[in-house]
Amino acid sequence: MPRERLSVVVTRRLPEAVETRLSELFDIKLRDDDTPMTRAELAQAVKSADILVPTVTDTIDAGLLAQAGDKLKLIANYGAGVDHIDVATARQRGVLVSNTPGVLTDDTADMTMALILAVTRRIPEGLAVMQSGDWQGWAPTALMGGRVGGRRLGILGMGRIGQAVARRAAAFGMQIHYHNRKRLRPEIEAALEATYWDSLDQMVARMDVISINCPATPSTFHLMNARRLKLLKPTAVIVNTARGDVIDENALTRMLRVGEIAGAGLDVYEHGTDINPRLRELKNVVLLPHMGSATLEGRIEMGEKVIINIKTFEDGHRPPDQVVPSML
Ligand code: 8YV
Repeated sequence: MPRERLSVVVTRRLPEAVETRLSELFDIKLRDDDTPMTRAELAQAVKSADILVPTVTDTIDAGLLAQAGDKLKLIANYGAGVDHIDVATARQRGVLVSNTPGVLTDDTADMTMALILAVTRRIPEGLAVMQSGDWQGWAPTALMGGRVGGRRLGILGMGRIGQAVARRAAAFGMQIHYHNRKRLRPEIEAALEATYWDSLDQMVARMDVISINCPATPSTFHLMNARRLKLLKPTAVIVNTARGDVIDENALTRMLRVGEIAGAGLDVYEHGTDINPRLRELKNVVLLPHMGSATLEGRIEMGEKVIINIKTFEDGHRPPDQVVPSML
């Protein structure tokens, strides 16, 4: 006898191929609108579903989990970062959490390089000149940027994405440095020709470019606070494709405005869409709308990971990408 299908609620529109496959496999509720669910809609979802498939735009905190019914068994997050989910409370309530690591590594690392290049080579300023229709032709001193080759890149967070950034940046001729809560194994460190800094302060003070690639956890909150930002060289550039709250956004904005930091490339913000308005006014800042992993291929592979996690759970096994509090 065919078994009853698991009921799955997906909180956002996903690529059509992913939604269609989910519909073939599960009793699925898809969204018509591509807006985040309201708190009431999320509460209804956790009450009624066996499986919730949220994204970074859904806050799954203890208050919401308290409203979950007995049915809810798995939160199969569509995304790698799980800082919007209270993983410890979910675990206490017997709800598993999984994510989609690995499939967005290269895309996010590519976007990190794009931001480094965009800021150091002043690409948005060049685009603005062309779009204004005002270009007077080539001039020897126009829009001079800085050469990335030979610069020192300090990577904060040397997990999958940090390492992918290191490989790309090395190919551009950058010197690779990193700080991580755990030092890499010697053979990996040697392959990346990376220099490890136990002291983040010491690393920050010596770098030309800083790239944030660590997850958001209580211990990485404002890791780049005002005091540490002040250690940066005034010629330094900072790039963030990880999570906004690793940097004190107001302190960064103040320092960019007065030229204490040369530039920034940001894909993520401390308070989501509520961005410090002054950041938008700055020429030395490139802002992107959290699109680091936004490739069609990546989004489909994220969906495939979600499906594998749910199917494996349905078959009575641990989802391969289960997240447990001790990993965070
Ligand atoms: C995703 C991300 O687009 O996976 C992550 O952690 O930050 C993004 O690149 C988003 O989280 C999808 O939920």
